[in-house]
Amino acid sequence: MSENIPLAPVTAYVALGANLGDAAQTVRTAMDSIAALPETQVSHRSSLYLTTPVDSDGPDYVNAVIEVLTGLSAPELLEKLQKIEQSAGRKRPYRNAPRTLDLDILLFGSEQIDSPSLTVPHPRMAQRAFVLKPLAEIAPKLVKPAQLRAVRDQAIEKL
Ligand code: A4P
Ligand code: MG
Repeated sequence: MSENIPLAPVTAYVALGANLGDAAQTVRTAMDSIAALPETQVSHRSSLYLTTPVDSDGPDYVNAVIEVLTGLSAPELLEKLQKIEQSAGRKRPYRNAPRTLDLDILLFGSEQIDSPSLTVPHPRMAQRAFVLKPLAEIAPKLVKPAQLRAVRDQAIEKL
């Protein structure tokens, strides 16, 4: 088989979160940076949501989810997302620390990945309104009503 035949793009979902600095602007700029990645286009952008920190501290978060079509592999996409986090000034003083920008891969096609650096589907996505609500906005079939009911006590509002 030729190695030059490109693979069909994969539909993936990326969660964006920020709670330091101008969080809304950082999230919008990150969406544009992801759209500019090679072999990648952003097919849907959720609204931006203001959310109370979950297992974290500091100011309220701005969260959103995007759908991307990408020819990158999941590890390649992760590496590029981490570069975008770094260029937004991301520091990692401790787990769940307030952050200028967090980019997590929620789903990558139907792939199940469990490597030291990457777990997909994201293991905590079903417990979090700040993921499920924006995901349901752009991909309603991926979120069950019972999942939304289970997180209804978590404060979240559209910006
Ligand atoms: N990693 C493994 N799987 C993935 C994946 N699917 N996507 C690894 C992205 N990265 C993945 O992440 C640590 C390591 O996870 C990475 O090096 C990568 O190899 P990190 O971003 O450096 O650290 P973190 O953010 O402290 O951990 P994590 O796991 O991203 O935290 P969570 O569980 O995502 O929680 N509350 C509100 N309201 N809004 C938020 O956005 N975010 C968190 C972070 C907590 N509370 C929040 C929010
Ligand atoms: Mg993260």
